[in-house]
Amino acid sequence: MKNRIALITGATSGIGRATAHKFAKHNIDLVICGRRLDRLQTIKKALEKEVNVQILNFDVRNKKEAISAINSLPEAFSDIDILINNAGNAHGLDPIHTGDLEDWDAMMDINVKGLLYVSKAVIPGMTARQAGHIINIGSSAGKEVYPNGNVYCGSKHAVLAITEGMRIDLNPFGIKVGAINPGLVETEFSQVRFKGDAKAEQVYKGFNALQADDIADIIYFTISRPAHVNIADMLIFPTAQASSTIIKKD
Ligand code: NDP
Ligand code: 8X3
Repeated sequence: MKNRIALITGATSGIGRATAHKFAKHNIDLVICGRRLDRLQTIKKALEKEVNVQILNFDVRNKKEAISAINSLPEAFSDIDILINNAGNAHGLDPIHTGDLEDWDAMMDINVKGLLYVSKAVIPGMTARQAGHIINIGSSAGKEVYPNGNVYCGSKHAVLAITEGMRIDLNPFGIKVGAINPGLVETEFSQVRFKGDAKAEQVYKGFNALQADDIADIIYFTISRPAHVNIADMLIFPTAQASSTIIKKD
């Protein structure tokens, strides 16, 4: 039987990279996306022992690049069965009155508009085949707003609204759509948010944070349910976390 094909954005790090490894173990062919080409090449090299792997090197902020990269996929990879819209980050953690415009642009352009551009390129194949599964990586920040989270939380609330909209509009085509919403996961996320500042190291100290593999397991669980089961929305916290701001630390 032909392997399913998954396109994963943000596959160079954290949750996306762990998901690529998990899918490869389960014989899912991969289209791995990201801006850091060297990392994509290393991951491809490791995973192509198990499955077929295609690299797409583009910035999701660039509408033309994103759409033309996906439209240029060779035939063997062009029928995307599973789309994991994962690329995204927080940029900064500032009160609304001192927030940085560049950070705001980055979060809205990557987390929201980038997800839309990629989806725009992938969905027509799914509607034509009347099949497919889209998972958007939201966040606990899409369910509650925390101090100084303002625009990042806004971007993730938007991801959840868009997820619902996609599920409604794609319902006639039999396409599954859902969101996976993690709490604190120890990835490069905080290094990006704090732009390399040592503060990033403190974020996951003193408790057992989720690891990228924990979320990859859940993403694989979600895409391996029977055809009639769609996991529409899931919130996952580390045991030590009760909400965005309540974390039991040692
Ligand atoms: P990482 O920083 O480890 O990974 C982010 C990924 O997104 C990288 O592969 C990066 O690739 C990609 N990316 C970022 N900007 C762009 C861009 N402009 N164009 C293309 N790709 C881009 O963080 P995580 O793995 O933690 O984050 C993955 C997702 O999970 C994000 O949507 C994040 O918001 C969400 N999330 C994370 C949580 C956490 O606590 N870590 C909790 C809840 C949700 P490259 O730089 O090579 O382009
Ligand atoms: C990432 C989790 O709490 O840092 O979305 O916003 S948080």
